Amino acid sequence: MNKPNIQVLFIEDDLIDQMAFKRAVKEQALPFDYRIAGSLADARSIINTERFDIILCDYLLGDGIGTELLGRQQDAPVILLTGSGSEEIAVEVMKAGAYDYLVKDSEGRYLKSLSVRIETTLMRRKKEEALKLAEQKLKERATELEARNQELARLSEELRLQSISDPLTGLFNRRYMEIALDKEVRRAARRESPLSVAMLDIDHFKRVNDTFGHEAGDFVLLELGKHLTCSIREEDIACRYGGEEFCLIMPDCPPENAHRRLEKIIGNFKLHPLEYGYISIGPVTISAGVASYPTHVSSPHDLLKAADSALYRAKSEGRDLLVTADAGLP
Ligand code: GH3
Ligand code: MG
Ligand code: MG
Ligand code: MG
Repeated sequence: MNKPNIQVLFIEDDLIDQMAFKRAVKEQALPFDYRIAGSLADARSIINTERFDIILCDYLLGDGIGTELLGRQQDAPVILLTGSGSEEIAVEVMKAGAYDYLVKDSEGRYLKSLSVRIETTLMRRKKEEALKLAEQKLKERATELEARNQELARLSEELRLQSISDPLTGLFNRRYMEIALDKEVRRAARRESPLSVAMLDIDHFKRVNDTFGHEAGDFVLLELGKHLTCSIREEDIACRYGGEEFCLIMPDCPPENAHRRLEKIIGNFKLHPLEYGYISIGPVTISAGVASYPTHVSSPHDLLKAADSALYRAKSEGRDLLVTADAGLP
């Protein structure tokens, strides 16, 4: 397939230079389709309606100078034709954004290099466009990657939260509780600050399930979860230990405070109207055991065991009861 002709706009106010250009195209059989404009105004109106591969523009024209055309209206590369010997102008036009310049001479020798200069300019333009396209694609890819990274970060945070929380109540799960308790225990030992732990267990929960159904049971667990979340301080950690058992970790909390707070939590839940749709579940009681470091255990590692033993006693002593651990008894 033949290469299409190069579309050239030649802007020149000098009729002799125009003739010389036409002659050069003919004699050198240059593969040009050209248009000639005699002024900048002419050139502008032609550019508005026609597309060119390249513009050759005289520097000094009747209605202005060639550099006025640069960077505006058109996006074809421009080669400026300067008067002979005016190297300063050549520098100026290159700085202004011309792709190249040709110094005119009265014998028209500059026209001999026209073909090669145009080829070079078009090649450079092609490379620049390819580079621009590659940069654009790179930018798009970077934006895409950024979006994907954000989505990954969101998913990974979602997964992290899922892995440490109980799906029914939204409280922390036992896995997280073990890690958190270990951390709090170390902190309490290091700072010699009091740390209290409470184990809570719903009384006769099996009856709730048996009487009202498993879904009503789930509802009670959910309500207790909400109740615990609302009742604790910011630094406390509420977890669903498993089934109908819950655990509270209370840093910087001495036994008197822990006891008072648990009493309130359990007492308020008993008063909580548990209405599941049309079903009135009625009061649900909780038994709890609470233990504090350093009052009840010499090592904070024994806290959970001590709270669990206290809970066991609360159960065996009739339920709906809060029992504080005995000093020295795990
Ligand atoms: P106690 O006063 O001695 O604690 O008696 P209880 O009935 O509460 O204790 P038990 O250990 O006999 O029964 C616990 C029940 O909790 C049995 C089990 O089906 C129920 N349960 C455990 N997990 C869930 C749950 O996620 N949803 C529901 N609805 N029930 C659960
Ligand atoms: Mg001129
Ligand atoms: Mg239980
Ligand atoms: Mg129970």
